Amino acid sequence: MKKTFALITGGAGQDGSYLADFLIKKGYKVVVADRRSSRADNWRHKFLQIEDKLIYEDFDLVDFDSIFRLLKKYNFKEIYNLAAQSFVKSSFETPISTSEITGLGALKILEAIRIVNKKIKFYQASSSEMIGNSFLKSQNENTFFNPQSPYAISKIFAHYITKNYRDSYGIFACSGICFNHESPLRGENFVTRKISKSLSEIKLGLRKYLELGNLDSRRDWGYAKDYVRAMWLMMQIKKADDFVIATNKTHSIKDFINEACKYLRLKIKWIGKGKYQRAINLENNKIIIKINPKFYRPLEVDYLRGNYNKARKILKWKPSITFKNLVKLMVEEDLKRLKK
Ligand code: G4F
Repeated sequence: MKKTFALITGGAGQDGSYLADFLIKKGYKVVVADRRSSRADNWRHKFLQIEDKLIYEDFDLVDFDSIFRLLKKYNFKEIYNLAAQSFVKSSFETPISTSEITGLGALKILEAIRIVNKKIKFYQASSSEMIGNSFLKSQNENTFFNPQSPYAISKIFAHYITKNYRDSYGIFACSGICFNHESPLRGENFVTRKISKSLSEIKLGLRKYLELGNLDSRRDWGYAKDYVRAMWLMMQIKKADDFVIATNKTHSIKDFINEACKYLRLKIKWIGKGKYQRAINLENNKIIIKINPKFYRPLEVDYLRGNYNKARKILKWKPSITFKNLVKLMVEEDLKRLKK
């Protein structure tokens, strides 16, 4: 039987790993392409027990040749471009390399598709960061972009060049405007995982306190496993299009902390406001959460809440778990790992 090949750039990350697992179960031959350094010990692939089912390729989104060669080597049916410098705060420190990887990288793949085989389908990981600060209570595919970081601006370039290649060359090129999505496979630098892991450590007596930045921003947090299903669904419809993937709910960083504490049975009390907020552990009156200004960004996205109506109608997609269960899932897994 003829094999169906899919390429995932950024396959070592949270989404790349869940997507690889999903595609393997659908019968695809999955090629994951990353910079060798991002792959480290492949802990996510080991966790999902897919390491021996994947084809690993070294590649660099900055290097057009490495992309071109990869597309010549395999007869890909679908390419999922998940590779990026995806940490918003770092993009203020490394704006040029962020633009080269996160922005221009997408164009390099599209250009390779145009030259090698225009029938290859392309998925671009767009982001709610592109929407940035909006005055709308709920944001959809038509919401005006008001980006707040070099990362978001690079994603907008990638988003529009995807649309441009779709309109100009008839390439099946679509974008998922994914709002924040989390899981036990999330990197420890992102706020949800930082909270779930650090509070679990505090609960087990392995850490004294946790330092964070802005606790008042709000995010629409979904479950990463649901979001990779949406990516695949987008590639199966007749006409390529762009879709918001979200939960239509919004919570603050503080809400996430409170929910995690509830699950861990850590009784806390908040005192102070803004940069002076801190949380006291009521069992011993010690501070367990405090603010460190170094975790603040030069510019912040204050509020995100996505309207996924279009995805619900056309892709028949909807999120499978609640915010509360997402927090539980993450804390539960961190506790389990720490106890090991
Ligand atoms: O977890 P975060 O770093 O995620 P952010 O910036 O919203 O971006 C994530 O989601 C985007 C989709 O909307 C993706 F495109 C992007 O690649 C990434 O996956 O920060 C969330 C919020 C921010 O408001 C931040 O200021 O948490 C606040 N925060 C407060 N203290 C912190 C911290 N963020 C981090 N990373 N670390 C802190 O100590």
